[in-house]
Amino acid sequence: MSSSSQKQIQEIIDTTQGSDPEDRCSTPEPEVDHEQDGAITPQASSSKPKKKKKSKAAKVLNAVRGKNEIPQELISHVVDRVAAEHGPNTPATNEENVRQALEQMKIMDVIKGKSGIAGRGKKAMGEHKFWATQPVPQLGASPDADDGFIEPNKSREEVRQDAYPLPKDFEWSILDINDSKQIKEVYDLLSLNYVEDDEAAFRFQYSAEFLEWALKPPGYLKDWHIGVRVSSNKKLVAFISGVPLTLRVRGNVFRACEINYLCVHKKLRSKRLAPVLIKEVTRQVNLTGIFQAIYTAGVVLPTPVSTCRYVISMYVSGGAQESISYFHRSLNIPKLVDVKFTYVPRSMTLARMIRVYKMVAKPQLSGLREMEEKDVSDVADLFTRYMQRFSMGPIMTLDEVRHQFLSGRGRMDEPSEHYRRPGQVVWTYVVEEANTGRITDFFSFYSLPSTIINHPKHGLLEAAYLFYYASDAAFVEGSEVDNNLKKRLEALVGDALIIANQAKFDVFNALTLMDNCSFLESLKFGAGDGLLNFYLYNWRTAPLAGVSAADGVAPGKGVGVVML
Ligand code: MYA
Repeated sequence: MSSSSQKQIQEIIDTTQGSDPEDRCSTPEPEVDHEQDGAITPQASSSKPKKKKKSKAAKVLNAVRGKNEIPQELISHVVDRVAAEHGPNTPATNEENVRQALEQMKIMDVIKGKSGIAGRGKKAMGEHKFWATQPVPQLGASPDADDGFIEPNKSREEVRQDAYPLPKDFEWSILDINDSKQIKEVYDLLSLNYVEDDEAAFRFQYSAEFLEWALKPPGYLKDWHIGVRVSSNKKLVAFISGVPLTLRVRGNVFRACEINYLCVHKKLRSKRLAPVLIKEVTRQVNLTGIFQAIYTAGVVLPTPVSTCRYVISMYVSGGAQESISYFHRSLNIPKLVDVKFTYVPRSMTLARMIRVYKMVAKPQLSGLREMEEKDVSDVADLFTRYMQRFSMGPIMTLDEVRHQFLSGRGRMDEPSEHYRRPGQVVWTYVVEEANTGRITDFFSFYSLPSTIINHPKHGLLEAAYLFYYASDAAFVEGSEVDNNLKKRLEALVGDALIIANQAKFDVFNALTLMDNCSFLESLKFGAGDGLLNFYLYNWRTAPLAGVSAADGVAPGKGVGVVML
């Protein structure tokens, strides 16, 4: 390891607090590449610091942060791009049309980078040195008609038995998530180094309770919670995790692994540590006889399984994206405006905006109550039937349903107020039919706050995220044609918004998956610029419907997996 790398390690050793963007190491370092055979070899160092290249649009957007008008430069940029892609005579090449469209689509929300909490698809679809070696569909390859694995399973003996080598001065560490000290270490690493928006204004802050809930579903394996420590002081500097699930992709059902929380300390970025972590978790998962995985990322890698095109993001990020998009429903307007998560449009005042987004105090559906232990089997049954609507979805046992929807409801023995218990990470409500006691519907959402980086007044953005839901309205013939399902979902998610508002969330987020497209607009969700790509490892299938329809499947309905 070079002396400058050692210096960086030393800096990490000495780092007692945050690693904010200014803190980021920009010194070019020898890259550590992870070769096919697992050896790590130093590469020639690049002469330029590895800075993210800002798109033209991003520069424009940066320049206008803090202003409320749609800038002329942005309008011209959109007009130029539309003209280049669709010819000069389309309506969107008229500047006034563009201005109006941008206003209507609340593009100012988008351009302020407030929603890019999932990260943006920044990386150009160029060479992927690591991903080119992996059993994933390669970019540009024509989709195979038949679903199936890309590489056949291996016997346990055929799987590499030893951990992949790490650069000198680092060591592997299996994290024990039952140990509160070790969860705290993961929490500390993620809360300072995990996903940020492009403007470095917001960063996910998964709570320790959340991580415990997310990393310990039934049948979880300790060996899939993998950390990297600095050998000398044992500081945790990188992490990746897997949890098991049963996944259905179209007609195939298989055991798989859900990969999440891949994180490398900011000061160790761009040294090819991520591929080593991915290979090590793959090895651990393979050792248990599992060879498929699902994961999501803001970046575009080979190759998203969802093929969604999102027009607003396309204009702003300067390229077509294949992804699922984030939508946001504002709850606490004054705070969201204050932290520049949203803005007051020119045609409105703050007071009027508060009125527009105002919510009633109590949920409206009769028979709505919090889910209890006695509901587990009814909820599981409803969930299983409802999830058949989507091309891809998890299959849950009763234990998994209990874990996902009940176990994260916080400390029951402590007093709670405003629909929120201490330590609560997931909220699940059912609708019970008055006469029969039948569970006809349920919905759930989870809490995932973000740190507001460098704000003088507010430190935390309290965000709720729509999780799973189901309604038996879906099983009534004609319910889609006569809009009954849509209305029922509006009522259900409408109540979720009311509860989230009472529970003091600032914003409620949802993705364009499942049946969400049918109610996002009527419930006053606005489009964000956070893009999320869904990926399958070692599984080939034709593209799944995301924002746009695919293969005759309506928008959203290709994807029925909500990743935490
Ligand atoms: S998504 C959340 C990812 N985390 C963050 O965004 C947190 C902030 N960022 C970081 O901590 C680092 O930037 C990370 C990359 C760790 C992301 N997924 O080490 P490098 C490829 C997959 O020099 P760094 C989540 O948790 C990149 O294209 N690959 O880069 C799901 C390049 O490869 P190639 C990614 O910036 C994770 C190589 O890594 C990602 O220092 C699913 C560069 O490595 C990404 N998000 O570190 C993981 N970002 O040259 C896959 C970059 O080929 C699981 N890269 O382009 C696969 C299934 C495994 C199990 C299989 C079982 C059967």
